[in-house]
Amino acid sequence: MRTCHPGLTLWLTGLSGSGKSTLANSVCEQLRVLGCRAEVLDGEILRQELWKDLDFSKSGRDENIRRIGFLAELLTRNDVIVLVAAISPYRAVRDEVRAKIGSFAEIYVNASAEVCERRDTKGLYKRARRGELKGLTAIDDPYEAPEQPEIVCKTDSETVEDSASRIVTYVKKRLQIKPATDPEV
Ligand code: ADX
Repeated sequence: MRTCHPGLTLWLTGLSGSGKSTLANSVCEQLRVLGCRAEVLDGEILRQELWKDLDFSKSGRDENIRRIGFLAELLTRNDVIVLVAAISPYRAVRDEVRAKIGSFAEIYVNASAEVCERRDTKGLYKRARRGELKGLTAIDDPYEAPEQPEIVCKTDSETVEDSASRIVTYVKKRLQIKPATDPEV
């Protein structure tokens, strides 16, 4: 049964390898089990599928965030809980999409650069160290950490389950989501 709730964008920002996509997908699944309408907008996937033209310069990244923000606003307006997973390294454009979307929470997926580099899930850090990849966030490109995020997930010291469960608890409280009840039972 569908749960009645307004829309909300949960914007997960953090370094490559911090666990944004894993966390976003886990929260999305749990919300769907509760009967919520939830969707993930993953920067990496949108870049591959919809806007291959954008590079990783500051203007390319800002444009990526504005486009994702545009989609997130449409979905949020239609009562969907949107989980955005994107490095989104620049504070100003994050604040810009926050203001546009309105129903918004910033989630800082905070694993140290050292831990992300050690994990190196996609081999990007190795390529950057070898000089084959320029402008990798935290290596030779900036990351402006959130100043007042609604939630911080220390994914280098807490499990995905713990982080995901804290986010789900926050959403339930903020949107006043009650367990779905089947009127026919
Ligand atoms: S953002 O900075 O514009 O928010 P986004 O999250 O959409 O980035 O995409 C990040 C993904 O693009 C990474 O997971 C990685 O696979 C790929 N990528 C390729 N080049 C870079 C780079 N220079 N810096 C960061 N990510 C890169």
